[in-house]
Amino acid sequence: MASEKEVKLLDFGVSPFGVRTRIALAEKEVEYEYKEEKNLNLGEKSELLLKSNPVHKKIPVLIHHGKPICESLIIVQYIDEVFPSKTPILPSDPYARALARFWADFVDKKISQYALRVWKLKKGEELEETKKELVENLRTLEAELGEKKYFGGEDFGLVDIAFVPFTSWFYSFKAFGLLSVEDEFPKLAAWGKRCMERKSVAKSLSEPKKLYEFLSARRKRGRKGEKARERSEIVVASSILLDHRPEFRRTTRERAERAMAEEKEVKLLDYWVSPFGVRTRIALAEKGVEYEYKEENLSEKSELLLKSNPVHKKIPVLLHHGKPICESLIIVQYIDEAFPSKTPILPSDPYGRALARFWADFIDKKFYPSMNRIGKLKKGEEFEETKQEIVESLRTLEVELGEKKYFGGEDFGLVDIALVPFTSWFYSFKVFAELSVEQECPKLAAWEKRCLERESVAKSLPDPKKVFDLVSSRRKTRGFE
Ligand SMILES: N[C@@H](CCC(=O)N[C@@H](CS)C(=O)NCC(=O)O)C(=O)O
Repeated sequence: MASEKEVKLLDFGVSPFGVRTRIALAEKEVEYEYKEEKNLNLGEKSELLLKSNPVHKKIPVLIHHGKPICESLIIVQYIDEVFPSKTPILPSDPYARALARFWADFVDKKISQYALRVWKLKKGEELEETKKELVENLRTLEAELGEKKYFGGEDFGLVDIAFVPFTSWFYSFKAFGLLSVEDEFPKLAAWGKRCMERKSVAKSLSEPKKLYEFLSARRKRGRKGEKARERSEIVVASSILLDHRPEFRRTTRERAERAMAEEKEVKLLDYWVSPFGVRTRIALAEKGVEYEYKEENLSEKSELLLKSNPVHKKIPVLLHHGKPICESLIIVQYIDEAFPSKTPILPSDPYGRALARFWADFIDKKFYPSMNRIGKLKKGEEFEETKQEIVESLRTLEVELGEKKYFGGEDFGLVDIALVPFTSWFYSFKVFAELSVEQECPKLAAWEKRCLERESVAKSLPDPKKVFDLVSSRRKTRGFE
């Protein structure tokens, strides 16, 4: 190992996620060994990749002193934390950090999945829907950018790094007759040009024409190895429906300022049974923060919720001095940073922080979607498949937990907070899905009991029987039981 470079990047040239990590390393002037996963598009993966990212088996992976870090946004934050001397990527103020994380997450949830899919679709309804989503979300992002130089203001940062790799794709979108970003989103196009003036971006981004050749070849080759819905041949030239939603013309900061006149310092918009809401309640309790709890009726959302989270319109929202913070994992990290004096939620070591973020993200990306789906399924093949997915995710988590007291070791932290709210649903799994977490994952069941010994958890979790009543009534309404 001694002869190996300290920093190694497993990557694939055209990957926008890989580009993010290359930009971050260039911003920090970190030297590293670049290792191309040459045959990734053919589904071939190196031993090193499989060993370094056994969970997702995806690039990019950053290997620092032999330790792997996965998931591009987590890697970028890690790079920022371990190489702090050069230009910071995240701002120092906790609220600005939460905003940066929110918009970077928005790029992942609302832009990348559509951008990476739209060019693969055949002409038809699915293409039109995907394109419409992409356009709406680009409009939201453009409104957030407004007249600023970069997303964070004067300084190039996390959101720029998250989104700028996709600008290489704009040329192809136009060439395929899908969308002209220059015409539809002049501010985003101008911002893209400003970013390209930075050496870190210019040298990391894929050359648009080369990317176009790569994508064209993929479209011609067809869907070898791809899912049936990801069709290859398309020609679309229809104009894109524009929907002007005025709330997006204001920036998040302006919205926050207008809300400044709030009475209580900390307010939580929540819904009793929401596992995401429970996360924020646990974090606030761990920090001993007093707050005003406001229960939302999700079928008739309050003005305050719609104004505070115009993008997703979801609870939980934390309002601190009137400023809204959205997305539970971002809120929990914000609480940790804004109230640092009490028990820390994230470890102080950057690698420990990256691991905590990785597993919390795993819960949201892998475990929650199956858990959410199963409640909406009739018993049958798909139900059984989904149940199997839940078991697999829980087993992966159980292996990660191992013999530790909590996911992070001796200290209760982010991953525990991310997962423990779902334990209130385990009783329902047992009754309606015949899935016993105690039997399948005894270590997780024991961990759940340990967590419940903490007052912060015990007082925040909803009663499993009440959760069950809700699940049953929803299943009855759907005609499943
Ligand atoms: N990723 C979000 C998920 C939040 C979420 O899904 N909230 C649900 C309640 S559990 C909601 O507000 N649903 C209302 C809706 O989608 O209209 C987070 O972590 O906060």
